[in-house]
Amino acid sequence: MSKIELKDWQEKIRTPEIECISRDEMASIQSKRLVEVVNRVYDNVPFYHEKMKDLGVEPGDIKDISDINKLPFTTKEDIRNNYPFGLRAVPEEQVVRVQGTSGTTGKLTVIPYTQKDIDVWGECLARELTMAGLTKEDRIHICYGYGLFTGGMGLDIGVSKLGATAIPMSSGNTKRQMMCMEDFGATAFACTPSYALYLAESLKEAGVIPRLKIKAGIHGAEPWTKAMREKIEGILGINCFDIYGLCEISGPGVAMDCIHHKGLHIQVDHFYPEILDPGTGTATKEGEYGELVFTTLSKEAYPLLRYRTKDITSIDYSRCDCGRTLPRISTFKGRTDDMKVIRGVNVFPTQVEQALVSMGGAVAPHYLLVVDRVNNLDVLTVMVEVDESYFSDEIKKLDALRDKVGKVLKQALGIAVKVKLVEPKTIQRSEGKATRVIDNREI
Ligand code: DLL
Repeated sequence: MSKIELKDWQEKIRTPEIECISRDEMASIQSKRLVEVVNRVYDNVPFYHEKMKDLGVEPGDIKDISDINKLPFTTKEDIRNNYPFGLRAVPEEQVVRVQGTSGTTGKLTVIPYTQKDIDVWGECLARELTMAGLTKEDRIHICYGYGLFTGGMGLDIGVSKLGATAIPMSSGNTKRQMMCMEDFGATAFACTPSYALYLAESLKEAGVIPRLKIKAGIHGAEPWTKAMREKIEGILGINCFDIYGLCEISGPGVAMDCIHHKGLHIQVDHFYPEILDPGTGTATKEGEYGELVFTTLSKEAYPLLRYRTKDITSIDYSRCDCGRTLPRISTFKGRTDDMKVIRGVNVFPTQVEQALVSMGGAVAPHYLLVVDRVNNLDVLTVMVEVDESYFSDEIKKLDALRDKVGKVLKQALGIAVKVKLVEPKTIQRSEGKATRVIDNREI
């Protein structure tokens, strides 16, 4: 393994000019594209035509990007109500692909793309793989699922655009993943962070790590913490990057962090971000947390105005140490619908993850939050895996660790929690997005 180092990265990688222009220059590109997209949806998507009429807004009222708050919001519900293709803005013959997501309940979200949409998607991903220091000389092992989910196919399109070699493994069969990673000499791999940790531990157990050529990991599709990133980096001796996206907006590649790891750069020439108070829908102050809302500026088949992602983050418009002026969103806290209110306190699974990893190896960051209501009171149980030696040694050691984890979690969350220490591999591993919370109050 040879971690990508800052020095090599600076020497090898040339940042595309569009990622370094001034905020005013970017605003003028965004304004032109916003006017085009608003006209397009007003003329071609009855849903937006009606919504704008209801608000008393004509396309001519939108003159530049600062007019964006005159436009209507779009929600997941709106997409569901127009299932499958009701919000399509181009004739059928221009559509070349559909991708989507499988919600756990209700209908799928299915998103059509034109060839230009695919080209833009590939371009954004290629820019981001470049941010991670990858070039056409790299071999990228993709263990995101292929299929309707955008992870596998999206990365594949980006790797091709970069001119690197895609190894399209898809998810599952960890033994085979490990064999191919080694035999094919992959230099980077892409999967969810929870699977990356599992794979890293499996590679370590099998003693394969010294023979691998991996230098970078590209991980996203679910919330994770800096502590988790450092944990995976530590096991594999590599540099890991946080990649963000959602199928409604295109898929992976909407944003990614660079080697400085000071937030995820958004491709704002294609996706215009706002950070809003989720309750009132008004803008938060720069740097404050809120809900990320996107307007697609160049999508042809399925443009969306002010799409409420429910993802909680903050934004920073200052120039990054890498030279990019693309604004950066902070590592995601979670989603508004991920956040649990327990005895009046807001709890995100990422807070638990952060606290567990801060305990420095005493417990593994394989965890599950279970919320129950007992005698009208909310009870949060955190299940967490610990080394098997704790189960063979005297019971006192296990009790002491349980107390310690309880104290650390109470301090991090501000409420008392029940801690259940379990043996390694008890909590189900996921090859895709991990389940972090079971809320029995909702059943
Ligand atoms: O998860 C696209 C993707 C694939 C992103 C591969 C990155 C890598 P969906 O299935 O539509 O698309 O789920 C989108 O996943 O709204 C977030 O809640 C969450 N999410 C995605 N990336 C991150 C990330 C793909 N880096 C939903 N950090 C989004 C935190 C993420 N949450």
